[in-house]
Amino acid sequence: MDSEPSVSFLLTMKALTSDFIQKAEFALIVLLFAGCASLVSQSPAKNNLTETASAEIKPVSDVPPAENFRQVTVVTGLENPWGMAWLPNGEILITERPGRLRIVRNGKLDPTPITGVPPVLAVSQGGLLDISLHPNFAKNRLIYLTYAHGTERANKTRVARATFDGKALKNLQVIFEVSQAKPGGQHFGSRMTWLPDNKMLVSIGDGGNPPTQLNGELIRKQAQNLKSHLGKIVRLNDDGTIPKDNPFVTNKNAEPAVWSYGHRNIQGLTFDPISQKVWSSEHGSRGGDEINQIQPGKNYGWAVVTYSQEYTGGKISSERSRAGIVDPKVIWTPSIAPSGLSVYNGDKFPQYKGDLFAGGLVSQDVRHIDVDANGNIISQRSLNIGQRVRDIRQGADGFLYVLTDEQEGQLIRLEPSKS
Ligand SMILES: [Ca+2]
Repeated sequence: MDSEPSVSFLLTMKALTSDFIQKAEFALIVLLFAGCASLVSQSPAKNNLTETASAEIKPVSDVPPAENFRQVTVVTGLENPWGMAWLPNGEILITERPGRLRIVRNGKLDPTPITGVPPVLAVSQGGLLDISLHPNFAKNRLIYLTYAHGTERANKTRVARATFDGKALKNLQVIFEVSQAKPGGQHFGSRMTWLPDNKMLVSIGDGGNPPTQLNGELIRKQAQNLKSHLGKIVRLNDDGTIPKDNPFVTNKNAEPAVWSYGHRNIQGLTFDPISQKVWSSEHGSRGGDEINQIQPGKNYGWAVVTYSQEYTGGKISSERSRAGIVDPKVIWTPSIAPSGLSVYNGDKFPQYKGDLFAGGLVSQDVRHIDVDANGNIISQRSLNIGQRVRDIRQGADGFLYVLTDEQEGQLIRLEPSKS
C-alpha cells in the first residue's frame, strides 16, 4: 500500500479487504482440509502440493497487541520526518521529507536546520528520504542521504554523501543515480543499510502504479528487467562505485549495481549482524505487503508473482509462488504500508534480541515480529502508535525510536513498561 491515498479510501479498502480475507481464510481452511485428505488418499508422487507449498504462508490480517512498551514523546514539530541516524555523541540527525535535515541535541530539537542539504523534489512520496552514517564515521565524518531529484515529469532516486562538521554538510557528492528517469511522485525506495564489508545496500522503487509507463509499457515491469535500477536493491562501494563481486557484474544484460530484483517499493531495509541476514519490508499495492529475507542475485517476484491486487481490485498476477522466485517470510493483507525496519540487538529489551520491528503507515503501529535463531518468523504483535509510523530504529542507548509521518511529526522513544 502506498502512502498517498486518502484516509477514507483506505478505510473503505481496509474494510473490504478484511471482509475478503475472512472469506479467503475460510476458503483456505477448506482447501487445506481437502489437501490433507488428498495427501492421505494419494501417493506422494501424484500430489502436486510441493509446487504450491507457499500457500502455507498465510497472509496476516489480525495480530494481538504488544503490551511491554511505554511510549515517551521526545520531540514534536517535525514535518514529515523520514529517516534518522545517531552520531557518536548521542545526537540524532533526522530528515524531513520537504528537504530539511534536523538535529536533536540533548533531547531537544535544534530550531536551526543543518545546512548544505541538496535540493530535492518534494512531491507526493518524494523528497529528502533516508540518512545513514558511514560505518567509520568517527574517522571520516561521512553522511549518506537518499532523495528524489528532478521534476515531476522526469525524476530519479539519488544517493549523495557529504562530510558533517556538526553544523553543516560539506563536499556534497552525488555517488549514485537511478539509470532511467521516471514521471510522477511514487515509489522512490530508498532505505540504506551497511554490510560488514562496508558495502552499502540501497532499495529503489519500481517507478509507480498504473497507468505510469516507461518505454510504452507499465513502469512496474522494470522490476523484472535486470538492465534497470527500478524495483531493485543495489549494492555499492562507499564511494558509489560498483563492487566487483556483485551478482550480475559479468552479465552484459544487467546493471552491475543490481543485488536483488523483483521488488515493488522497499521502505524498510536492515542487516542483522548476529545472523548475518538482510531483511526488507516491501509495499504491496492492495494487500500483499511483504517481509523478505534478501539474498544476492535472487528474484523476489514483483510483479509476476504476488499476493497483492490492483487498488481497483483487479488481478496483478494469478501466481503467488513460482520455482526460482523467493517467497516472502511475512505477507500482510490488508496492507499495513510498511516503513522502517530494524533488528533489535540492544540490552534494554534483552528478550527481544534478534527480533524484527516494522513500522506501519496505514496501520499506525509498530509490528514486533518474533524471529527465532534460524531466522524463522514465530509470531507478531502490534504496538499501537496512533500516527503514521515512518521509521523505527534502535537508538545508541538501546531503546527503540519511532518517527511519525505527520505534518507535526514526532520522535517517540519506546521503553520497557516495567523496568
Ligand atoms: Ca515478493
